[in-house]
Amino acid sequence: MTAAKEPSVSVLLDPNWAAGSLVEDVRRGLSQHPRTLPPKWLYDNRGSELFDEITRLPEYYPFNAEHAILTEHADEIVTASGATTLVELGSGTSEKTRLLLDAFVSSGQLTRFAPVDVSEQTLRDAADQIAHRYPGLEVAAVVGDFTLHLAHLPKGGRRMVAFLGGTIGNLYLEERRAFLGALADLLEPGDSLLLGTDLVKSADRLIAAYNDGAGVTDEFIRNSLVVLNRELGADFDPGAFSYIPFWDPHMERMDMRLRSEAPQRVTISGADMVLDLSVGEEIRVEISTKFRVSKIASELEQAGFGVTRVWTDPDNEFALTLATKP
Ligand code: SAH
Ligand code: AVI
Repeated sequence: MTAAKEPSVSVLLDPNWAAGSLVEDVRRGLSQHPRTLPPKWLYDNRGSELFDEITRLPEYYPFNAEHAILTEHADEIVTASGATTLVELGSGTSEKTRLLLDAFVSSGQLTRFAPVDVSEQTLRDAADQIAHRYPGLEVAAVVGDFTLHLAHLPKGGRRMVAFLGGTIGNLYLEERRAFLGALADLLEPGDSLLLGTDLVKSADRLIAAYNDGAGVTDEFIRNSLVVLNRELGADFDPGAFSYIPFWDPHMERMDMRLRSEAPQRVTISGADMVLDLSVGEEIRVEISTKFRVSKIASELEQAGFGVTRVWTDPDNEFALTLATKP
């Protein structure tokens, strides 16, 4: 038996990253209307644990739908990609990715796996587990931000970049354009992107997925205020807000907000900000855009990718698109 190699971990986020970049995000986002926070700040250790719990909720169908596609089609995806390196952006626990890794290992073509995430402890734990499960595979984890650090991704060999879970839907249109364009620019001809996207469906099904009966999603979204209190010395009272998830049919996205239940003054000392929130005022913490297959293809093509193949689950809830750099 081959002995497992320890994973390497490169840390691209500087130790003050949270404080520095969070200050800018908070100043910009909380001065807008609606007031907005970028969703990457949801994933401190507690946030990553809560997301993991969300994936096991009966209402949260995207995880199971994408899992079903990978169970059925991982072999075809692996063959179509021809990849020798798998890069995974926003990898979290890489749980579903194991279906791809199993198929890659059976094909004998993969030599390297590079998971990338801002959530350092979750990434380190996942990299350790994967290195032990797949001895012989080089695991090169990167603690980094996929909106900032794409240029530092591992080079060489044929690469497939997996961006699963529908996380691209958490970016605004302009951010998606910038992200997909930057990714297409740095990939080599023949490299590919495997993109997971949640599809437009009935508002009832969507709202249930983001308003679960156990209140886990509420706690996940509310945890953003706990992060601001800890990282920036803010004095948000998370209990003074209610969680408001709604479907925006015009933008075709879920919109997850926290609504102030009383007039309140919040001081964010680390950002030199004082917020006077009136009753009913909302902070948008996350969006989750849902796609139609035609929209995915046009965004990918505009960025410079060619769509190779699209797979959906039997209920047409979720799509996985393999797009190639020509
Ligand atoms: N891919 C997994 C996890 C999705 S949750 C799945 O499909 O289940 C979203 C993940 O993206 C989290 O682990 C979060 O820490 C990470 N993430 C969010 N914004 C990020 C960013 N800007 N750069 C890198 N990782 C990010
Ligand atoms: C990570 N991302 C795709 C999840 C989503 O469905 O938009 C995050 C999430 N937010 C609330 N529930 C899950």
